[in-house]
Amino acid sequence: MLTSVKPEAPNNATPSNRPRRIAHLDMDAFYASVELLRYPQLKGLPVVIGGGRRREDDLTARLREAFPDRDWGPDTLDRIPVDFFPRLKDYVGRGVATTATYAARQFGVGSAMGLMKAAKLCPDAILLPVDFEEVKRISRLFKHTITEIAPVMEDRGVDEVYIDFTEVPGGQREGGRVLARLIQKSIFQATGLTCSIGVAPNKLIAKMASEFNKPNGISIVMPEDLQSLIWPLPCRKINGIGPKADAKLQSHGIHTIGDLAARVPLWLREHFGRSYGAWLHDAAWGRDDRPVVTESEPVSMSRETTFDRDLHAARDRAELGAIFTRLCEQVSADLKRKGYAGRTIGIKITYDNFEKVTRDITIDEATDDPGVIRRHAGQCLKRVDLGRRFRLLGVRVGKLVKPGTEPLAGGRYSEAPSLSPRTARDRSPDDHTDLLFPELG
Ligand code: DCP
Ligand code: MG
Repeated sequence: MLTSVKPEAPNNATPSNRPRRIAHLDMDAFYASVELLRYPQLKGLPVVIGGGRRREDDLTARLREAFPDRDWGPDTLDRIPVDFFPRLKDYVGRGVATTATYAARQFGVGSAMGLMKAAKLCPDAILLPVDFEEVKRISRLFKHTITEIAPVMEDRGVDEVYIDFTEVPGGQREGGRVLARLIQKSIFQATGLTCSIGVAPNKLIAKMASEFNKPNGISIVMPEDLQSLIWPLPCRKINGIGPKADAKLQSHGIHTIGDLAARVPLWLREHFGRSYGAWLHDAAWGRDDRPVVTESEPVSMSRETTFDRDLHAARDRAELGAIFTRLCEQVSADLKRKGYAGRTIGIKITYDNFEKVTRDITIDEATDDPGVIRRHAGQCLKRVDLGRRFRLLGVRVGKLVKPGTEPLAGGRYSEAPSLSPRTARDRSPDDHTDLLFPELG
């Protein structure tokens, strides 16, 4: 669980009364395009990304052997002869394709397909592993390019974002096409990569629209285009209708979004439940008020778990101790992965009657160490009543800093009063922490 500071009010209201224009931008064949930057000689060829880790060293070794008089290194990757690259037909294993260039897609190869199966469709496709570090670097770069132009951007993953065009100068021109073109051009200049953009009245339609003209396309959907552009599409194109819901819709003869729009809301609620049924109706009619949420730095990171059955500190000591250690390790791993350390360590417990308590402690030096987190979280546990059964245990680290920078949003963490020195009152009459965490003494 990652808690972030989010805008208080949804920003779907447009103070200027301009109609909402929301863009969805998705990079084209992202992992594969990143590889083509390194190996431009592969442009236009079928390339599939998948398989194990990078084997560049093997490639370089083979090159040195074949062309001993040449100097092969990171600067000469663009001179590697195409024949030298591994081919899909030589692949043996159970790996899957993460993506494929558009040239490979013509053979029917695509994301999540087994590589052996892909090899049958396109044996001569070149097979390359993904370079996550480079993917992440380019991901940061293209997102930075966008926010320089249009600051209200929601990060939706490594290769896609939503952007609110509504109040951006020029964001309304030609329904957003002018700004979309500028963003495409700027991203290409910064990264050498192409992307596709859909601009629509809301996120739901923008997400569908960005696929209309892939690759390197722009699609503009206006409210009045709902019937002509959206209703003919299969229901699965709506982000939120998965394979199960789609199968059920199909069984009722609902194949397109138009079919869905034609059903009365009451019928949808009866068959799909109150909330999902109502959502289906709104989605089919192109209604979606969700704001574009700009992400800010996390204030804290936490992990919690609800037990299969209520546990008791003394009676379920081993089980609880293991769960507690794992939570601390998970929070530590989350912090490390995102590059944070924190100065406030806290715990949360929900008792069997759903009563919740939290305790935290502030330490002098920010940490991401699982052992340090566990030790302090253990001290926090000593300040709650462990004589009662509880159903949930959580561990949280707050007052986050990126090592080498200023504290982030300090002081926002505390959910409960920070109980600094332990008092007799904090210690429950039936203290089981020594059993649970004997090393605390
Ligand atoms: N990805 C993955 N596993 C999947 C699907 C995708 O690892 N099952 C990775 C590889 C993609 C990246 O995520 O390059 C982005 O996913 P997209 O669905 O946007 O696919 P692409 O960007 O590759 O192609 P498109 O041009 O269709 O957007
Ligand atoms: Mg993509």
